[in-house]
Amino acid sequence: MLFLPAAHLTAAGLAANNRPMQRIFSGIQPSGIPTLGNYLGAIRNWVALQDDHDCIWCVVDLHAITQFQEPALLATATREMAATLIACGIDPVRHVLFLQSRVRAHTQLAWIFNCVARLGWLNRMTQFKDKAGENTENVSAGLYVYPNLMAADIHAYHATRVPVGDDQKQHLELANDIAQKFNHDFGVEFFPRIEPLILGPAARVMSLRDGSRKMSKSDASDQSRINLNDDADTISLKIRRAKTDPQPLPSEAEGLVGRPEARNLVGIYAALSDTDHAGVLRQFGGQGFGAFKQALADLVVAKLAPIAAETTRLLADPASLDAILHRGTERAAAIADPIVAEAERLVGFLSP
Ligand code: AQP
Repeated sequence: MLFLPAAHLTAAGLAANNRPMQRIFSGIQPSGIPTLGNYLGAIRNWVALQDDHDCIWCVVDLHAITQFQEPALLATATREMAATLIACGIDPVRHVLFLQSRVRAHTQLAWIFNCVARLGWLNRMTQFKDKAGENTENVSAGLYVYPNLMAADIHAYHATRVPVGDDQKQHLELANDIAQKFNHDFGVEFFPRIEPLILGPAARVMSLRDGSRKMSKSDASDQSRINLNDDADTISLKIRRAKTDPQPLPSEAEGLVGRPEARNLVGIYAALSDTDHAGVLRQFGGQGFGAFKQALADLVVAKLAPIAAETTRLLADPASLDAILHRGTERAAAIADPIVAEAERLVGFLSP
């Protein structure tokens, strides 16, 4: 069977130029409260893409359990993640928002991809090395094959575009290698090529405690990140305590070289005020961090307070939230099931 662009399956229809919308898939792990890094590097860009793409947004709970999650906390975090996405502007009516573990097609295709991907390919994945650290013998097998599941997430929908942070680029290359090998092994053009969309000026937001590490929702230190549900006082305190250096802010962007913590804070300000490093430094260059941190805290609070308020409102009505997710699951399965059934037929599985 030849690969057909996903137009025949679109949920959202035609783009403004009357051409079929490209299908986007992206996911986020419910491994904690989403951070400012998740927001600037992913969620905010997802919202913007909804106008001219057919979007499938997934809370990837299967990925989250590659590292142990307390069951009760996972359930709470999953609902909170879904509510936060909607509060940020993810539209579960025009597009599809659902929970990964509820659509069986993901694990069915992931198993096939486990058998297509080569060990040598997985051995090169730098994110596994980062997450496993010294402890490679003692991490879950799931963490190792995580990129195969991610490839299945995308290919189960014949999605062609995936907005991700730059740390995920290598996984998308692997997803393309898997698709190419599947197509080659079975003599078809079934899975399309995927194009990563690395968007936004703040593609990578770093920890507030260490400018060389990315801000992560599962970092042991809550002080390392801004959570999207932090209140104004907490945000101000975290930014006031954020690591910096003794120099004043430079007047030009080149002056941020070798100053990762300063660069990170300037990058956050730039992203939230839709400007660039140079624009921020025109305003704050030559000043110490005191005034800049105050302005940054005010800006972060102004942007995040409405999101936190809307998340709280949505979480107060869990039945409605669950109904939204249930409907999303049905719509996701309606797209993925026939694609994965065809992949299974190509592999040679009988469908009695
Ligand atoms: N610090 C970041 N800066 C920019 N983008 C980021 N993303 C994550 N952290 C940053 C992007 O958010 C999307 C969803 O990420 P994820 O939850 O699926 O996994 P992750 O990248 O591992 O995110 P975390 O917050 O670091 O989670 P944990 O702590 O559980 O590992 C992705 O597009 C990611 O690039």
